[in-house]
Amino acid sequence: MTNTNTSLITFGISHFCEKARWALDWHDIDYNEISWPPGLHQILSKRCGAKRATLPIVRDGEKVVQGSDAIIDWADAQSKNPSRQLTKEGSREIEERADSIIGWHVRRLAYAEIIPRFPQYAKPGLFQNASRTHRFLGDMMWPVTRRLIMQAYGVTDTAAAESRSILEVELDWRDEKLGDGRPYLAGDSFRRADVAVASLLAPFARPPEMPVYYEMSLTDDLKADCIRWQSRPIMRWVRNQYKSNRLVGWLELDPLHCFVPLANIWGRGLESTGGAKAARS
Ligand SMILES: N[C@@H](CCC(=O)N[C@@H](CS)C(=O)NCC(=O)O)C(=O)O
Repeated sequence: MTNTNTSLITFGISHFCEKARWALDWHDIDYNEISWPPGLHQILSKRCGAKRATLPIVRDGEKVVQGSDAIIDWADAQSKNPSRQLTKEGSREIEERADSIIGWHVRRLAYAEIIPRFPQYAKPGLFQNASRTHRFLGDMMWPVTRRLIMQAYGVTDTAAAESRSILEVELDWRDEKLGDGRPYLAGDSFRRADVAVASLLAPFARPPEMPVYYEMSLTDDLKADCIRWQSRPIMRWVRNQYKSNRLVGWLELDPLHCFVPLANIWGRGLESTGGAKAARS
C-alpha cells in the first residue's frame, strides 16, 4: 500500500481493468489497487457512489471515475507531461471499436467456454487480490453471480462459436492494418488506441508482463485459440507494446517474480501458469 488518496478498483483478471491500470502506470500515477469479487462489486460500487456497477473505478479522494475510457481521460488530465498524453487525434475512435468488439467478445468467448462447465477455472482470477472478508462474501454469492454473468454476457450454447468468429474477422482486419509496418494504431506515438487494443487482446496474446493470464486454467478450445492466434501480426504487436510501453509495473517486480513467467513461457509453453503481477495490485 502506498500513501496516496487514489485507488484503482478492479477485478484482478479483467482486461478492461488492465486498460485503466496501464493508463495510470503510463502516467506514473501513484495509486493503491483494490480488487473486489464479482457479485459483491454490485453492492460496493453503489456504496462508493458510482453510477453503474462496472469496474474499473478510480477513487481519488471524494471523486469517483468509472469506466476505462473515463479513467484514461482522468489520467491524461493528471499528467504534467504533454508528450505522454494518450488522447490524440484518431485514437478515441479506435478505442471505442476495440471496447465494443474486442473487449466484449474476448470476455464472452472466455466466459462461454469456462463459466458453464469449468467455473472453478474463472474463480482464482476473478477473486484475485480480494480481501479475506470480501472473498468469503463473494464465495457465498458465487452460485448466483455465476448465473448472472451468463445472463449478462449472453452465454448460450452458441455464444463461444459466435464470439470466436466475430473475433477472427476483427483480428483479420487488425492484421491487415498492421501490414504497412506501422508501430502504433493511430499516428506516430503511443496513444489510447494502443492501450485499448493491447490490453483487451492480452488474455489471448499472453504477454509475459501479464502472468495473471498464465495463471488461469483454460479449456482445450481456449488453448487452441491461443495457439492458433499467437503468431498473428496483431498478437505479436500486442506483445511488443507490452514489452516497449508497459514498463512501469514490470520494473517494480522483484527478480523472482520476473523469472517465473519467463520460466513458464520457455519451459511449459501455453500450458503454463506464472506468478507475478504486471502492475501494483
Ligand atoms: N466500457 C466499460 C466496460 C467495463 C466492464 O464491462 N467491466 C466488467 C468487468 S470486465 C464489469 O464490471 N462487469 C460487471 C458488471 O457488469 O456488473 C469500461 O471500459 O470500463
